[in-house]
Amino acid sequence: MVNGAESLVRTLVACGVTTCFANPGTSEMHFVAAVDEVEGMHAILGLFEGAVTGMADGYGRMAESPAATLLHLGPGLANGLANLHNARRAATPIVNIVGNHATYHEQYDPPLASDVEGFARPVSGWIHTSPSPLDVASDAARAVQAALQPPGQIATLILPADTAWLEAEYPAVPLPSPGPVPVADLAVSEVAKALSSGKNTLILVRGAALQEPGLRAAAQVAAKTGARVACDTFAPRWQRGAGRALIEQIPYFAEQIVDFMKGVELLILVGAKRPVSFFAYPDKPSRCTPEDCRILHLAHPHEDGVGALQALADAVGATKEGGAIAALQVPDLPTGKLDPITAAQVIGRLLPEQAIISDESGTSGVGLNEATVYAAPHDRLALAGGSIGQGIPVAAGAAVACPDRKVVCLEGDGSAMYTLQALWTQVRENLDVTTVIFANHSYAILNIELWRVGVEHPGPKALSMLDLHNPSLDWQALGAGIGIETSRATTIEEFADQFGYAMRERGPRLIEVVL
Ligand SMILES: Cc1ncc(C[n+]2csc(CCOP(=O)(O)OP(=O)(O)O)c2C)c(N)n1
Repeated sequence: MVNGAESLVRTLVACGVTTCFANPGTSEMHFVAAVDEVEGMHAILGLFEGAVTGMADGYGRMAESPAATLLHLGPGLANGLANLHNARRAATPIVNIVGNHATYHEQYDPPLASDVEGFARPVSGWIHTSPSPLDVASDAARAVQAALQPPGQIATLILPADTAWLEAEYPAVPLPSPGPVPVADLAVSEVAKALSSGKNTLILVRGAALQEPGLRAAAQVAAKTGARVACDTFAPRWQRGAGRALIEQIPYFAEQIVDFMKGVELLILVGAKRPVSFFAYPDKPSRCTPEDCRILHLAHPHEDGVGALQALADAVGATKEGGAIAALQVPDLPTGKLDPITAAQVIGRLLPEQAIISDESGTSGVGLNEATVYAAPHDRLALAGGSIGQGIPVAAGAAVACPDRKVVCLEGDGSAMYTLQALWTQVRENLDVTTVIFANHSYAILNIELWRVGVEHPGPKALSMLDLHNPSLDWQALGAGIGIETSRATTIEEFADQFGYAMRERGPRLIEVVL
């Protein structure tokens, strides 16, 4: 006979969920113990729940199948919410397991009692609390199926402690996993017809179609019809570099998006939504498409965008060889001062094939697009939900999902301070991640935003809230404290040496770029 905890872990492994990012407490002790009783579950400790949920996001984006989390009651879940928010925006599949008080204990209102479902609701596509150990296995199988619901979502399974320790039944068998739905023929023919009108057209792509096959089909359509192709500012996963179709990216600020969209008469959405400004600003628009722009969905996010683009390519009579594809051409080694532009050129030059970039570089990412567009083929993972503190854990999770690929994490120093606990996990698991910290000692983007929202003469107190001096962050000491190999680059040559070394060797490293 197994207990509920074992029936959970056996079921997860049977369903292909073999990685669990965890930060447990007393109510999860039986689940912790079960990991040794069952073959096949890789349990990975994160020292803060924001790191745990971010790692599950990075894993899911790259593996395209869910990891599990293990979180400690409502407060543990609440600590992990910001990165679950990012994961929800990225449509990442995650089986989010939250322990709770034993069913009979909650009534006494102990200190950790809280509204766990209430915390979980805004980020979860599916929530369930197992009422008894006999349900845990079948609930776990349902949670995996729910997480895989296209395009991917967070399935939160709340497990009262006694459902773990009481006797359970056998593990559940995996449920069929729902694939993306093919789009209707009519959607393809309507879009093909609209394209034939010769209108100024933009095809906006998101989701699985931002990988090579979808991008290639989009590029073929573009070559045949003259349409432009673009992705969002913060695409959850975007395959770029040599051999990949060249597409545009929607810029960040509202007025830039308006410019970008100027003259567009037909907007075709493939797994994407209509572009909006990230924030509202006085006297600037929220929606950034021209008033009279016609909008057509080729594929909704849960539909098969790749198949739809391939069908569209056929429907418009595109040739298989058509489309603008990037040819390998790495930047020259720059000269002059080490700054965000030259640092990006070094990265573009030395990036190995099939690297994964976790990008949370903020304003320091300004040169990244240009420096990597013809670099070695790579995947870029961006801040899908705008909630900073994603980059380091997402990099760690991606490295767990893809142990044979180099992961490069590009971090603003402000963003890095949110979830730097994930560096510790990188060391413990010996993950192949190189983290580059852009140490500008500032919330630089917020200095720009302060001016943009119309504050013309900010006072010293306001400016001090956006400044990271006093005290200055000492990345060498922080890295040493965490046990990660750390170096500091003040010149282009130093950065090229350190980054080049990190690209050739395996294992976790931190490089501080002094700006
Ligand atoms: C969870 C969360 N808290 C606060 C913010 C507001 N915010 C946006 S950018 C930013 C500072 C980023 O600083 P850094 O990573 O150093 O990049 P820089 O702006 O200097 O390029 C802050 C605090 C946010 N986006 N998400």
